[in-house]
Amino acid sequence: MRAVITGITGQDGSYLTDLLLAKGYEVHGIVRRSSTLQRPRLDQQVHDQSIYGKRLFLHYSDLTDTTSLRRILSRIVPDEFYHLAGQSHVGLSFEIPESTCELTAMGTLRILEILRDLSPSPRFLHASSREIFGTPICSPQNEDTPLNPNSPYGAAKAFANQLVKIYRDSLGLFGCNAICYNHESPRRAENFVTRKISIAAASIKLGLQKELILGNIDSSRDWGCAPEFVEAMWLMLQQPNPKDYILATGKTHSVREFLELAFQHVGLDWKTYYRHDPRFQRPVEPENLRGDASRASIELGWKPKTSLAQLAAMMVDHDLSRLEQSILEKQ
Ligand code: G4F
Repeated sequence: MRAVITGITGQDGSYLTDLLLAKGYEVHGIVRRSSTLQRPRLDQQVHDQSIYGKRLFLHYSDLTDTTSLRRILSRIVPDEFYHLAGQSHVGLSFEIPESTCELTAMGTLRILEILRDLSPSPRFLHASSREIFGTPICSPQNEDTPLNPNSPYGAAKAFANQLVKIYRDSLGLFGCNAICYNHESPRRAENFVTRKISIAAASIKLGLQKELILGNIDSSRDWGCAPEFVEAMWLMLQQPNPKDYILATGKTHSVREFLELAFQHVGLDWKTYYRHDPRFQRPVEPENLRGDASRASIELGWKPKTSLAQLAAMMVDHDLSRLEQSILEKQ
C-alpha cells in the first residue's frame, strides 16, 4: 500500500507515519521548502537508512502550488491520501485570516480537484475539526450537528469539510472527514495550550523558567490523545463506504484542570507561577464542546483510552527528560 500525507512533519503526520510504516506501507510526505531542514518529529525515520528513501519519501511542494502537487501525485499514484496540513492555530487565524483560508480551505479544494482527475483516485482522509461547529447549537455534537463556525480557521475548515462531502456525494470520491476534537501528545506544537503548560511545568521544576503566562484558563475542551486519533483516521479509510466520523473522548475539562494535573505531576502548585495576560485571550471562545464518537465506536471499533491525567503526565515526563538531556549536553 502506498500513502501520501500532507502535514507529515506535524504531530498527527508523524504519528500517522509511524503507524503506516509499521503496517508495511510506503509513505510519501509533502513538505514545504523552508529555510530550515529541521524536522524533529521525523528525525528517527529520516536518519534510518533502512527506511528513508526506501519506504519513506519526502517531496517538496505546497498547498498553493497546484502544478507540483499534481506532478507528485501522478507519479506516486497513491492508494490512500491523508490531508493533515494547514494553518491550524485558532487564535492565529484571527491575525492571519487570508493565509489561513488560502491554505486550509483553498488548499483542500486544490487537492480534491487533482484527485478528481486521477484514475484510480485514492481514498481520501481530510483532518477536519470540531471548530466547524463553532459555538454549537447542541451538546454533545455528532456528525449531523449543524455547522456554525466562529473563527476564520473554523470557517475555512467548514468549507473544506463540505467540499469533501460534495466530492463524495456528487463525484463518487472515497472521501472522509475525521472531525477531530482537540488531541494532544508530547509532539504537540509549543503554541497550543497543553504543550505550553507541560513545557512550563517541566522548565519551572528544573529552575529554567519562573512563570507561565496564559489567556483564558476557564475555557474547556474535549482533549484526547493524538496517536489514538491517527489510528481512527486509518480505520476510516479501511471501511467499505466513505463517511464522516467524530473523533472525541466525550469528556470536557478546563485549561485550569490541565494546569493542575501537569503541575501536580511535578509536585508544584500552579497558582504560584501562573500569570494572566489578555494578549492570549481569543475574540470569541466556543462553549459546550463535547464530541459524541458513537459512530466511530460502533463502526470502527474505536475508543479513546488515555485519560487527561495520563496525557498530562506523559507530556510533562517527555519535556522533563528532553530538558534534562539538554542540560547534560551543555555541561
Ligand atoms: O490549545 P489551543 O490553542 O487549542 P484550540 O484553540 O482548541 O484548537 C486546537 O484544537 C482544535 C480542535 O481539534 C483544532 F481545530 C485546532 O486546529 C487546534 O488543534 O487552545 C485551547 C484553549 C483555548 O480556549 C484558549 O483560549 O486554551 C486557551 N488558552 C489559554 N491560554 C490558550 C492560552 N491557548 C493557547 N494556544 N495559548 C495560551 O497561552
